[in-house]
Amino acid sequence: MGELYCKGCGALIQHDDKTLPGFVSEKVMATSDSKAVFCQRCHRIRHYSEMITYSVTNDEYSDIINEIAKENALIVKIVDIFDFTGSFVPAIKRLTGNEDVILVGNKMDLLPKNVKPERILNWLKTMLANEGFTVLDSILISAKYGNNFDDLMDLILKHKGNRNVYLVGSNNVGKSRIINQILKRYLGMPTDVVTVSSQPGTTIGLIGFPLLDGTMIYDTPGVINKHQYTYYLTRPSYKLTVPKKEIKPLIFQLNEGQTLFFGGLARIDIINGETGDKVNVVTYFANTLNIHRTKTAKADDLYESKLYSLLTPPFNPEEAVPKWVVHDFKIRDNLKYDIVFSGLGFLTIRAPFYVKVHAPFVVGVYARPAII
Ligand SMILES: Nc1nc2c(ncn2[C@@H]2O[C@H](COP(=O)(O)OP(=O)(O)OP(=O)(O)O)[C@@H](O)[C@H]2O)c(=O)[nH]1
Ligand SMILES: [Mg+2]
Repeated sequence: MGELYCKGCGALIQHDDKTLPGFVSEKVMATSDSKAVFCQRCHRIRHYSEMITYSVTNDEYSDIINEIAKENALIVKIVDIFDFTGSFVPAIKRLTGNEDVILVGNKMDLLPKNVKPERILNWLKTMLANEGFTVLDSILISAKYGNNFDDLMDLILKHKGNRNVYLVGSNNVGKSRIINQILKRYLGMPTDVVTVSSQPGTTIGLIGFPLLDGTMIYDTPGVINKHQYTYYLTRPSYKLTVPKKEIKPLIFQLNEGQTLFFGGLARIDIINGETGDKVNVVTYFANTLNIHRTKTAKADDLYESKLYSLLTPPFNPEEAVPKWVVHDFKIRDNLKYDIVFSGLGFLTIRAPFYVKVHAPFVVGVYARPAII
């Protein structure tokens, strides 16, 4: 009998170490269908939301990428539309060489309905092009609700020829939830097969399923990405920061010399605005995240004295959110822009403006043409 892999996470099945992925006791093994066995770690993540303590290492991840790179495969690159920087893993570039990718922006359900999909796709394509990718086709989907899956499958079938298909991307972008939707919608699986969890590092190995033409579609592990500032937060903080449902925008009328704090995770200072006095700022952040307004002149002192109490999350110094850096945005036309805090949210403001953004150095901060 060949080696067996867990259907939920792709780990090699083993009977020796309970603390590692792939563990199945000899007794359970004897009474299970060996082709559909789930390991103890998957069982616990699925039924008891157990904390993930073991994920693929960078080296293991590189090995998997190198294996895929040997094949002429269709690469479907998944990004979390809320977290472009956190979604970008340089190693994935090795996969494509000069080949092209299908770009899938997942979690569109988190954005308000009046978002213009083509604007967000254009932005994502530009960002990927800057990283050296050529995007064949692109689409926004929601793996949570199944939006646009028929179009996604059409794109995959249009480009795959007789190649295998790999869903790749950073931790937590939703690769496993996407493959579950594909399995249920197009391959007749009655339930979610692959293990999904809100914690990064769930999938351990390649998990392949045959498509109708006999080629394979694979879920792949992500790799822990230190550009996800959520990497530094504990679970309670993480839950308040990462949006779970559609974001409701908030409108702030700010004056020059005012500052907004996003918990204790980032801040924006209005240096000057459109008309020189009032500036309308619309914020799109998890509605559980506390936004606090203050005078810029008092902002440093407030941060010193009220981080972990008024300005939360983080809730304590153990949540070692990396050092802040300052980004200046001075835009002089009169169009609307989004200032994006990757993984946290964004805010919309009409130019001309001059603002300073303070955010941990791992958080990508960008200005893009407004998507709403
Ligand atoms: N709101 C929303 N959440 C999603 C969507 N897709 C995935 N998620 C959530 O994102 C988290 C990560 O999903 P997974 O499918 O486990 O992500 P992954 O890319 O397989 O992650 P790893 O296996 O750790 O690399 C889970 O909490 C999912 O429920 C989506 O379309 N919308
Ligand atoms: Mg996964």
